[in-house]
Amino acid sequence: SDQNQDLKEAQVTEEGSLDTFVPDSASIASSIKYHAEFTPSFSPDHFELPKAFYATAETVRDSLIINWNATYEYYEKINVKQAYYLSMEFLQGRALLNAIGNLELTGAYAEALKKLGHNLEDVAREEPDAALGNGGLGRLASCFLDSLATLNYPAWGYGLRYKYGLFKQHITKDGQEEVAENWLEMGNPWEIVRNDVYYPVKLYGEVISGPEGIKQWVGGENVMAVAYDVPIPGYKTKTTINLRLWSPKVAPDKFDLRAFNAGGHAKAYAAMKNAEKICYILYPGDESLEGKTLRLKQQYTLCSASLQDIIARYEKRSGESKNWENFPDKVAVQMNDTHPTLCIPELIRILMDVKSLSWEQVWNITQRTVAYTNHTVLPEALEKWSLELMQKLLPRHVEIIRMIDEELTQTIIDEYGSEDLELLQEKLKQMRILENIELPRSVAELFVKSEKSSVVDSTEEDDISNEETKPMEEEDQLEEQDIENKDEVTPIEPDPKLPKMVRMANLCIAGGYAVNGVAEIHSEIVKNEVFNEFYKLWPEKFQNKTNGVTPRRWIRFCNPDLSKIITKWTGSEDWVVNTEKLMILRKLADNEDLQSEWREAKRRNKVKVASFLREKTGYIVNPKAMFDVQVKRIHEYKRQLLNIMGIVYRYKKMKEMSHEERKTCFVPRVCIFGGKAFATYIQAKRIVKFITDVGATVNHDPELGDLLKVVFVPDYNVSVAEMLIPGSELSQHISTAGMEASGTSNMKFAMNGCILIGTLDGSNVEIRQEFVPDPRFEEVKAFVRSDVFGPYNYEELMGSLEGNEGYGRADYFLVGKDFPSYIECQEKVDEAYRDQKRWTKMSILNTAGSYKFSSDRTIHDYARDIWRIDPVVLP
Ligand code: B1H
Repeated sequence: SDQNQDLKEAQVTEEGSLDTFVPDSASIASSIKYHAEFTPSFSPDHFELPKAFYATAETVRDSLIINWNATYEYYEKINVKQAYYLSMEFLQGRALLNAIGNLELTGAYAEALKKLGHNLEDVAREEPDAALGNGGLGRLASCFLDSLATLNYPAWGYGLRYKYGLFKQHITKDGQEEVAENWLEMGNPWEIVRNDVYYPVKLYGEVISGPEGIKQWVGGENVMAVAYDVPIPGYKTKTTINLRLWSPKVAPDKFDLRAFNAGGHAKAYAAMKNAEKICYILYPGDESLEGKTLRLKQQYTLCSASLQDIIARYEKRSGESKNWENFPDKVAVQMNDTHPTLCIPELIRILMDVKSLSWEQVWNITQRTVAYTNHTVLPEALEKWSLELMQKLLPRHVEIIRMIDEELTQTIIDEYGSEDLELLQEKLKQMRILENIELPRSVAELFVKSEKSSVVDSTEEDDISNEETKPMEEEDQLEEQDIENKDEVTPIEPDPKLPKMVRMANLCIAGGYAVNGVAEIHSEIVKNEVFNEFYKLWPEKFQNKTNGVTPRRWIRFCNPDLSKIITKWTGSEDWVVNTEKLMILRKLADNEDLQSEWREAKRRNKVKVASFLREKTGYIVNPKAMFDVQVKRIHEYKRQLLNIMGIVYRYKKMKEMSHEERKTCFVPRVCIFGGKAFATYIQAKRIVKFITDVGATVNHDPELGDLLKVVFVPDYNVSVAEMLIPGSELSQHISTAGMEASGTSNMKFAMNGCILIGTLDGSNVEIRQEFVPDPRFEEVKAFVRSDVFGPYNYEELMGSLEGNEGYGRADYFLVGKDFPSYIECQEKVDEAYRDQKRWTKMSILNTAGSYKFSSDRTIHDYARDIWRIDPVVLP
């Protein structure tokens, strides 16, 4: 094809020629035709939408590969320091419009496809979402990649190539149903398999002492992790960085499907499937953990393959001048939460056991290379792994973790001294990596020696010991042992009834040079509460890096109408990379022409949302009503239940009024929900069911007309968000204070001129406040119980708000507690909406004020303060 020819020529001519090469619609069209014919995925006799998408994507991929190669070669040539973002999740969504937008070829592609009888938007909708993530944490990783490329930072992402992404959600009369999502079924045009880039990943086996005391991890099972590269283009730059996803295959020596007997063949096949199984599924948990072996295998595969790759690149690039001490000058590894914690022992293992460095050297190098981002303070989401399981799967890593635990223990002793053994004991209990595990021998002796003088004291002073937090049995047991063997006792005996655990966050903090939270208030909670002991020990490690989202995907490409207006009124397209420019809108917010253009853009986006809702749910909504949206993973702490209880209150009040009263009292609203519930999270699934039941009742109530509609959008994902957010007017972020680490969709809504209501996260004081029932909340619960929403028994759901039905935690998420202020807030929203001028002004000011929340700003901060990398512009 013409374009391919041109691209190839561009590739072989001297540097700089690419800058001048811009394909036109004719060459793009012929290139699409070329791929439609020669990329063998579809029958030759037609050119329908799916085929049009794949052929189009192939042409874009050609351009991306050229830029990817140029970027790679240049980084190699100048041997630049690179940052590596390791994450178990990347929630990329669709790539087509993003890629051609970044390449500034949207117009040319639209024209080319028109020539071929298709519409670009229809073609783009054929692309399956790459949903290799659950929610905010995975989407943040993807926004970061976009910003890194756009800002020309030398950085890569590393992740896993799951065969099945996050499940598809169907909504039936029974609530949520999960369906597997085989996103790779039709092939993935954005990935480039590197059959020559693979590393062995070992599991199980045993550790033996080799020559010169060097430890060797032998036996066990080996799989090969093969690299699949996904090019990540930047906006209006040639820089195209890499997302490298690992896919496990059976090791070559185990793979012989031609074995001459049937048994050999079957065995080889089983081995192959066994290896591939590791990356079949993304764990669908979001802030809830499943301590399963398969998940640990996944985490280790990510860490081991990535570290081997990074180390190999370091060795290749430094050549003769290789000096391991300089490793941290070329490499920064960022761990996206604790999921890639095994990076730490894996880096140590490779440098010690394979590269023969000493413990002192590798411990120092590691502590200058690795950094950790914390994303949650919910106790159930803080990762812990059973030592027993880890011992079986990763015996050498357990040895190394014990060495790190010993280093940490020693640091704690140096800090607190051994005068006050009781204090020391408490610190060790809180801070050690190993939980419920005997002290390292060197340290245990310390306690034994001074045991007589202090342990006896401590039993007499048990009033001041930490009694409430320690179960009685444990206390009794300690005393018993004290009596039995008086001289040998160490004060912290493991409790055989409790499991021995490895605390991953503690390992991250001890092994890394930086720890950051993801919003100011969250970082304060990290420093002053959850990891306060570590903060006191190493205050210099702790930082805040407030999250951000990419303005390319989340305004420029998902909301072209609003983008045009912003460009017109701010005077240029600069705001797409320099979001401070959005502040120009501040002083224009009263301008009536801007206001009416702004409202018109919102109206058009609302019409799109309305037709989407009709297509997906059958409900017809009036685009003139206020669109009130809450979309995020379904979780009790995010309190979709608070929102829907508020809606029930509104509905109930409407029913008590005359038609005339209703119309004067309420602004018409369309209440839109969306989000997935973890399949085994029963309470979350009940909430989904409840919302859909309320919708079924309210939406068919002939008395209400357009005054109230409640719609649950099925299968909320990145693409749905891109359509829904631009058409939203009010969005809700009402998590229980202190529980949402950051939240990022709020930033996307703000960027698109949406008004937000929400809670002030982080006020723990309020959480402890006494629950005082509000009469309106009591009424709403009674109303729900009276079967207005169908025969489903809501006793348990309502009971959970009261704690009198054996649910245990009475209204743990404070739905009832915040109900009165929530209702009042909603009344203010109605009031504000009546004044359309004021509403539009707020809408404009929201977009203007969202400038801070570009992930560009976040990435600049990381690059400067943590990774210490500089932008590199390709020649
Ligand atoms: C966030 C997670 C998470 N925090 C465990 N923690 C997971 C934890 O599969 N798992 O086991 C998956 C995800 N996700 C989110 O991170 C926070 O809840 C948001 O508040 C925050 O905005 C987001 C990005 O920082």
